[in-house]
Amino acid sequence: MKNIVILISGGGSNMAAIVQAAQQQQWERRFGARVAAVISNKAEAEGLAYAKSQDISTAVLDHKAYASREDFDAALTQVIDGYATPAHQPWVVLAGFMRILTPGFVAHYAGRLVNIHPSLLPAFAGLNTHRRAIEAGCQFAGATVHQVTADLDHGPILAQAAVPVLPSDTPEALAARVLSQEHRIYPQAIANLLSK
Ligand code: NHR
Ligand code: GAR
Repeated sequence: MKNIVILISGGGSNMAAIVQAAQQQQWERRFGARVAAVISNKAEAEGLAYAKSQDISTAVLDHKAYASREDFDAALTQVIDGYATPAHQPWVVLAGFMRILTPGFVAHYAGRLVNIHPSLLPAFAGLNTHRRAIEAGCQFAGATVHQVTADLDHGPILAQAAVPVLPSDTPEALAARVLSQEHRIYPQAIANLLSK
């Protein structure tokens, strides 16, 4: 069995889309894969309730309880590696996870660590992507699924979706349009990885 561990910080709608795809598309039978755990760095993350409702194990690791990024990532690694199986190391899926990960963490999960970023990378790495795309006068925005490397938001691209930016757009309106595309491309990109 390949265990997938999803890291969240908030709403968890991408996590929920992945969980639903795994159920509907029978990832366990087709790929020998399942969503084994959801971990949040914020106790108040709304996504935790959904994971519990699906009988997925959850954990909260508050980054503020650790003295350094290295200490937090070491604790996170311990929890995630608890989901290793005899044949497979866990896969790690960042879904609205808001903490930058150390190079050591990234190296430990190299090739099994993916993220979805709410812009058409390599444009608008980092935060506040929707506001920045509107301010730059972009006519298109979107989302990118990528392998995570130590170079923030610059790992190899696995999938993208584009949406129009409308003249009346606010960052919130654009974010909602992009998010609905994220829910389509992220499960697809993960299924594609698992099938290889
Ligand atoms: N870690 C590495 N090493 N590489 C990547 O590509 C990563 C990563 C960790 C998270 C997601 C990313 C995004 O999709 C991601 C990609 C958080 C920040 C950030 O600045 C930036 C990019 C992403 C996630 N976080 C602040 C920090 O100090 C905290 C911000 C907050 O708590 O609101 O870690 O956008
Ligand atoms: C998504 O739009 C995701 O791309 C973005 O946050 C949202 C999380 O929504 N990620 C980042 O900005 C990472 N820095 P969700 O919690 O409902 O999946």
